[in-house]
Amino acid sequence: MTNNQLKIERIELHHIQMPLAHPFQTSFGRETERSAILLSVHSEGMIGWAECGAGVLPNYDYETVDTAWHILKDFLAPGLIGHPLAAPGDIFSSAGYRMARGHPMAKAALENAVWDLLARAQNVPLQNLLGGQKERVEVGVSIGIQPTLDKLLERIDSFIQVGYGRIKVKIKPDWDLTPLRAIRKAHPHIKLMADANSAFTLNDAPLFREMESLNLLMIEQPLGYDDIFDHSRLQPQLNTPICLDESIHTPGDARLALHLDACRIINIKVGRVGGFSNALAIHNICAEAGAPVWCGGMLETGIGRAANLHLASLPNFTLPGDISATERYFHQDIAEPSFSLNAEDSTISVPKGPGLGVEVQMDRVEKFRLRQEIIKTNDERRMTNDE
Ligand code: OSB
Ligand code: MG
Repeated sequence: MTNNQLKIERIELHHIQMPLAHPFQTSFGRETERSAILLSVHSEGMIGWAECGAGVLPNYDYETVDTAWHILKDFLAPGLIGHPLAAPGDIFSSAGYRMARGHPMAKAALENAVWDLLARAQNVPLQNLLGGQKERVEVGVSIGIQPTLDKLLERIDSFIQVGYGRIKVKIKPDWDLTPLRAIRKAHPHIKLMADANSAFTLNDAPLFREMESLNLLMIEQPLGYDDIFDHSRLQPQLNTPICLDESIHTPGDARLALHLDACRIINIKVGRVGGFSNALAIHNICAEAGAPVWCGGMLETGIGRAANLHLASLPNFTLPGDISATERYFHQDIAEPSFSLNAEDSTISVPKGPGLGVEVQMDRVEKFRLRQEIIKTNDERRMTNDE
């Protein structure tokens, strides 16, 4: 390294598709596979990795594998080739970032790969660069909508038996109070929460008031995916905290939501908020406001899961994250080592090696890969359009 500055020489995009060990159903759809972009940045023989959160359909937010592929391949990645990087924030002055609006998941993938690269270059775990200190992160499991109530209770039992101390279930209209009451009856003391993924409206306020007696840890994203105002009308009617997921993309969104009492907890997903820099800013805003955060998940492979563990090791991640053991998602993952649950305290250990602390297995990437792109040249003129 010259002057502690790195220049990215090459960026690789890998579109992979991996079968999920169990189908995952939410109020917005059913997934049997995790389709994702894995991204690597290359400099001086070192490699940094990240996973893009976007899936195939624009049903969680507007980004998809194809939109992220386009934004990364045509704008963000070519704009970073040769751009000097001493700290992760230097990425924001590269040509693609200066120009492109929106597309937080595409941006997060490139930024987070740079964080991994810089941590590896300094030979420290990523959590050191992020400011995280915990060695273990408290986790729970997110359970999709099941075909029957019996199946749901069975599945919950199986997770409690292996040591998960927090259960999140997906709800939607007509799959709401009945399953929650049944779970609470079977498990009077388990940490239990519900995630609606935007499936209700403010007219359903009486339904959420009925949930008050169930002692839920929180209700996640009950109303519109882009709403803050209606949530600010719902939260004051409830003692149960509302947690916002889909509605929060920026530090400004977090400030607004807390200011309006639209939520009392925020789920931080590093992709949804555009990368580690924004995730840290939102973490700090919430800490100052006295609002806890936790780390959400997008059924990530081992690359994204490792990133989530490093992030969740920061101090204001005081609630259990949606970061479960590898076997809950995949029969075979693409990075080693895989993650297992510490059953005695429902935690997962933060990897200790340099950077993300996991090694990507290229033979498995190739096995699951649908397409690949290699970017080596800077295309700044096209992006600034000022010939
Ligand atoms: O809303 O938290 C969500 C998965 C895909 C899209 C949205 C969500 C989820 C999850 C899964 O709940 C959490 C996990 O990765 O275990
Ligand atoms: Mg959610």
